[in-house]
Amino acid sequence: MEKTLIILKPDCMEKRLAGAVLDRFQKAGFDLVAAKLTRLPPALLAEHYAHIADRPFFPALADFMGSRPVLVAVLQGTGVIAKVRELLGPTDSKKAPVGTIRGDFGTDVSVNICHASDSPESAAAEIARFFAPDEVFA
Ligand code: IDP
Ligand code: MG
Repeated sequence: MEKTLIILKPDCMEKRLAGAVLDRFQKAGFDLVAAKLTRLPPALLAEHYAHIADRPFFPALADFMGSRPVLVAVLQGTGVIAKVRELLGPTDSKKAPVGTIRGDFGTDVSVNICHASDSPESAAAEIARFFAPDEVFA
């Protein structure tokens, strides 16, 4: 069964929207199979965001992502990787349509409520980055 990794970002936690965002994923038919509240250290953020580590906005993004505890979770279900990305909407919350999670709750291109894996390869790497095998109740 397909799995994906999500991170409810600091803005989501600060706005007390964790329940509302998880509700959208669960109502779409996906199961929560792992979850933890954790504050992401700089080294882990550098690894997680290695694909954008050389971009000028990276230091501000790393500060934001490490600014308070976040909820890291694994969702499971048929087609979950693509469907969760669709439910999130595009990266830039200002361009995200009403009805998407980022469109309804996000602020801008950086402060955008939730991370989700973008491919089977990144999902596998990201789940292994944040969870031990016995923490995932697949
Ligand atoms: P994604 O989260 O939609 O997959 P990525 O391109 O993987 O988007 O970027 C990871 C995160 O980096 C975004 O969710 C956002 O928080 C931040 N980010 C991406 N592009 C920009 C930008 O142009 N300015 C500021 N922050 C950005
Ligand atoms: Mg991404």
